[in-house]
Amino acid sequence: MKIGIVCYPTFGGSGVVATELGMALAKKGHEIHFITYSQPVRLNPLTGNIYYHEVQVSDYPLFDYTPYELVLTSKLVDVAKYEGLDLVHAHYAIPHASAAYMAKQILASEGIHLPFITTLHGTDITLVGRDASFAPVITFAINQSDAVTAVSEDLRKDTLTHFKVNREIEVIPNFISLERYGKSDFNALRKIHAPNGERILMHISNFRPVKRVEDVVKIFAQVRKHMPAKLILVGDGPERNRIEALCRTLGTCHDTKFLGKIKSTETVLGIADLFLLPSKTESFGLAALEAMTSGVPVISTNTGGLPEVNVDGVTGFLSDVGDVKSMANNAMKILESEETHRVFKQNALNQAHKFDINRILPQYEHLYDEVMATASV
Ligand code: GMT
Repeated sequence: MKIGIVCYPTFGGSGVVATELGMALAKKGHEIHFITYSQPVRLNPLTGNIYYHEVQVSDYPLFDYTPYELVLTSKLVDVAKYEGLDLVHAHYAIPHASAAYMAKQILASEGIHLPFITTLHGTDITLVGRDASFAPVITFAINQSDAVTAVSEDLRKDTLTHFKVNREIEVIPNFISLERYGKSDFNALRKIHAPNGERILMHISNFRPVKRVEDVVKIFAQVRKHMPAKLILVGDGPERNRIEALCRTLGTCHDTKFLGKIKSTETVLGIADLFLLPSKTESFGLAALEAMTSGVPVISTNTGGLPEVNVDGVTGFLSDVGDVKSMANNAMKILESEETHRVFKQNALNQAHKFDINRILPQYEHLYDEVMATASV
């Protein structure tokens, strides 16, 4: 099949999922065309069957705001026509689903049928999408998609609650390529970051307010009062300065390291003893799944789709948003005994296997087949 993938090419989970999906499909023999404004961070362009089409946005002096959606639409039409795409898979509704809809209409006027699938990832529904300035377009694009998927049951329900959706939404959870994990020996790296055998707590995110990174720092400050520990923060974003200031106030700077953005998180997760994800909302929590795949238990909130990934009392613990005390206590419960830590680590790994890409990929392929079959009727 020839599939066009539209996604955000950045470090965000939706772009990562879209890229990993495209690369796995390419490996299975599908021809995959990424249509984005820059090379997706996780994309290996040398992979066979992978093509990259850059959406070039020019700045006209007339425009205060460059109409990216129109440029993307034109690019989609161009790629669909000249590469002979069978379908488009739009990851993240805004503005990808509506651009795909418009491209579909333009192509239809030329007698070409291009179905499109929309995958909802979270903030397109839970935060941005609900804004009155986007909601009518999102609702329309969802209803006009040839198929719609959500990355968790919670996101599916949330979408149906907040938008007037008159169609089915299928849940296809996010996934993990297990083959990328368990390849390195992390002992040397661990020694660098925790030279005296300290426990390592880790957080990975884009440091947006929704991630509540300040709670990560507060949890760590509590844990460190009870045991020698280090905090490693991976990623970067708007909250970074505030977080550094909080570390200074709490006196935890000497035991905290900011690593910045890292392309392949499996290269660092292996040194962690515990992963912290105290988000305000999280439709799935791909970072938590990546941690679990490295055998790292997760302390998270119980919001959104997180309970579908992190099993309370088994792979880690879940607490209410903002309940720093509970999250710190739960962290200590896991870390205080070697035996308890070992059991949680093993459980986390076992749970991660349920999201093996080899189990999830066929669900997408099946959906593509269904959409194509309906399209050709
Ligand atoms: O979490 C973010 O800030 C990035 C965002 C995105 O759109 O890339 O992540 C969303 O999609 C991920 C992949 O499906 C999910 O794992 C994240 O939970 C979801 N983020 C939120 O719901 C806040």
